[in-house]
Amino acid sequence: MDRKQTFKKLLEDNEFVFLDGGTGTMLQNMGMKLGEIPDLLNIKDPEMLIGLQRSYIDAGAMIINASTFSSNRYKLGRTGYTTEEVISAAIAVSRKAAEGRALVALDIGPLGLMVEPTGNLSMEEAYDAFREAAVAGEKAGADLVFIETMTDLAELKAAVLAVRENTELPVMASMSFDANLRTFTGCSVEAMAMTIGGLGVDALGINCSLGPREMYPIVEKLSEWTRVPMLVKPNAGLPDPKTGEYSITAEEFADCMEQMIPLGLKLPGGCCGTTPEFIKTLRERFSKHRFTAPAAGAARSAVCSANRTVVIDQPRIIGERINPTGKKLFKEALKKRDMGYILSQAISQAEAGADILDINVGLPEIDEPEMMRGVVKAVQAVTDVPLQIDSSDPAAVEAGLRACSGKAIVNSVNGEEKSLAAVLPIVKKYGAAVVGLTLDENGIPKTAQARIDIAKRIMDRAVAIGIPKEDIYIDCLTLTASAEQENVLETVRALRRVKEELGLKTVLGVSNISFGLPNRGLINRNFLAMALSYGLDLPIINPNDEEMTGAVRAYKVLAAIDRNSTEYIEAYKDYVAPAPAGAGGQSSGSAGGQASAAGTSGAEGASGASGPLGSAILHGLKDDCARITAEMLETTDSLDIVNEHLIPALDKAGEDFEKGRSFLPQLIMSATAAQASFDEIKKRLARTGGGDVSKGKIVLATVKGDIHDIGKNIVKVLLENYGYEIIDLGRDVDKERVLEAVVENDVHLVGLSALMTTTLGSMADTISLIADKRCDCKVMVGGAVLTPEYAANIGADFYARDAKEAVDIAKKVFG
Ligand code: B1M
Repeated sequence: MDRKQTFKKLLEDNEFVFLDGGTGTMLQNMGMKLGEIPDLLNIKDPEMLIGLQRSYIDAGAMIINASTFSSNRYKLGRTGYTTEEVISAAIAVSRKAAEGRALVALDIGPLGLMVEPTGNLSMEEAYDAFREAAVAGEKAGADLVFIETMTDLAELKAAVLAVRENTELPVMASMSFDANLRTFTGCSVEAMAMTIGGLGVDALGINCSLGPREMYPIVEKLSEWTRVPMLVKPNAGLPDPKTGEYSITAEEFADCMEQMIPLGLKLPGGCCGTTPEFIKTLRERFSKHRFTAPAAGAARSAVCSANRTVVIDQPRIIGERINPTGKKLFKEALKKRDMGYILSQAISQAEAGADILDINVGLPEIDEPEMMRGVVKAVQAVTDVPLQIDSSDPAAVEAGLRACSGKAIVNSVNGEEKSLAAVLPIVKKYGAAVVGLTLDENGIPKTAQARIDIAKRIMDRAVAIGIPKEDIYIDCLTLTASAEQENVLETVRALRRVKEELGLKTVLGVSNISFGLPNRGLINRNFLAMALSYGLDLPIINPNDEEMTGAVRAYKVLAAIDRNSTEYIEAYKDYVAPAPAGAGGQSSGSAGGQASAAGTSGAEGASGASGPLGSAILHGLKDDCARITAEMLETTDSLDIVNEHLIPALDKAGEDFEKGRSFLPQLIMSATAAQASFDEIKKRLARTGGGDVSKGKIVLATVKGDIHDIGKNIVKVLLENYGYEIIDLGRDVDKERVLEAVVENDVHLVGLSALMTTTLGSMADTISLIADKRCDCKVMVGGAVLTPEYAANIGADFYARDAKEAVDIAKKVFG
């Protein structure tokens, strides 16, 4: 039997499949030098690897990882070796170690660079690097691929696609989670299960970062969300921060892993700190059990972005505003590729309560696939709301799905053969959900029965190619009441029967109902309420229309979905009824008045984190930040912009991050946006020139271990503006480097910045090194975590609360 099939056969059997244990930690114990790339041992010291891998096979591992975790063009970088050279050597080494007793997996780790929008590496570049590794692995004779220790869903998706599209190798995929059930980029367990499970990987799971005890809740969650065979490779507990020793024994490890058997654990193994002894103990312990696949839970309709999951177990709003149809401004924006306008639509809908955003960029004169790819990436950078890819062009649908970091809905397929054949395979390939329109070659049928027939045809075809029923949502199509009044009821009747007879979720574009009638809002609202009571799951509406969003909220109260009216009260707790018409003052003219929580973009406040600049920073809108700052500089002092807008917004970003309301990518997006604002301020200060001229040389640095440099850069610009010469050593700077710069340049004032409690120690060390050398040099310190008392305690000569105080100190020092 072909070895690739051997793996598939192992998955089908009612037996466990044992993986290997830690490689890096074992190699270090065996004498590998710190900082060495283990992959190069395949060339420099293959016997060391062969010894280790044989010991894992002797212990019972049925699959071993080749030592290729870092074998990609970015990590091999300056080693002088190509990906292909290292991988072909590695597979040969592992084959020799295996001697046919175990399968050999090409091990693929993260590229070591952040993928867009958080980083600069595009999904396409990431894909290409993974493709290169996967092709090399297959050529060299790997039996399967294990993509592991990923933390960014977009990067993992690029890797899985690269392997599946360029090789025939089976794929196992895993991510590393923190104890809060998120990866460090904020990806949730369910998002991994839906997105990566949906791509058709052969096994899916969790490795590294935590010990088996801490990992249990993550495995439990994964077992609720996937039926793909589950792999689990925990560390040997948590390392002691002082000694680096891992905390649990092989027996304890096996105890914890044993508890995961009822969750459906199929492929047990170990990661950092585990040894062949752990695998041997695991194998012995598991020999008392048989693998039993977990009972299939209730099928769940859901979509997700990396950070947010939307379960369709109650009405969920799909925002319809990213669509050029009938919108002149939107068309212009698309033609000019003005992302700012499109993103403002995304943000305002998300803030108004959209659960899912429809993305339609269809215009005759644009390259729709290219535009879809760009808009999907841009929208995902500013909101975590899951997406619906809306196009009649299969190429645009595929482009949107590829770029989507999460599980999206495809809008749409219909009952025509051409549509079914073109769209469904794409939906299946990317594990998406799909909207089925109840129309075919003969148009939209008049009767409910005929629409159900089409819905059934779509369902049967989708299920036949492996799309689960819970991922099929049927649109019974809203006709205009003015033209086809008698068909309005047929639509909602069909909707109810689709739910009851076919057991599918339903979706409906609502606003078409009122076309051609006056006071369209009134008809729309009532039709929405009617459709909801017939069982509509996914209304496609304008979420910024408070009365429509309000109708959904009210329905959820009345249908006892919003228990204790919690969401409703939250939305309307500050509700103020509008003044009655004719009473003078500010009647809104609308029937319902405005709820302060709904419909505002958050950008209208006067200042601070809620003002336009603050809002742009919080949403990571770089271009808007630069534009707004340039406008503000016409009337506002640059330091006031920093103190009253930039810092409060970044404080809010930091607080959201700390409280788990946002994740590292959002923090990075906010920091990048703030940087754009700051660059504008810098330009302005450079143009206006300095005031005082009390010159002197100052060394500035953010201390070792700390990469926060926005504050330090502001201090630098202001000092330069006042005529001081700045030697900027950058961030994460060694104390020795600071001392060297002081001595070399005969400097009499050093400025140190630190933003984290954990790096205050580096600041203290740097100060004491300068003091030890008895340089004639004063030290000023600053940064949000510092206090004047702490600064004095660690021997700093001056503490500066902000950049202006830094200038005052410089004036004092240089006279
Ligand atoms: Co991070 N970060 N961050 N972060 N980040 C903080 C500092 C944090 C408080 C957020 C939070 O959790 N609430 C927290 C530290 C917790 C703590 O130790 N108490 C934190 C963390 C945990 C982290 C990471 C560990 C997150 C992670 O990876 N899990 C990681 C750290 C990496 C590392 O350093 N090793 C990390 C990463 C990042 C980004 C890369 C995303 C980004 C930094 C981008 C960059 O700087 N190039 C970032 C940001 C932006 C922040 C927050 C949100 C904002 C910091 C900032 O720029 N403020 C911050 C939360 C917060 O502070 N509210 C946070 C605006 C700036 C103008 O103010 O620097 O205080 P500030 O400077 C002022 C004054 O303090 C003074 O003048 C400036 C102008 O008035 N000043 C000086 C500063 N230095 C001075 C020097 C002087 C004189 C005055 O003389 C020399």
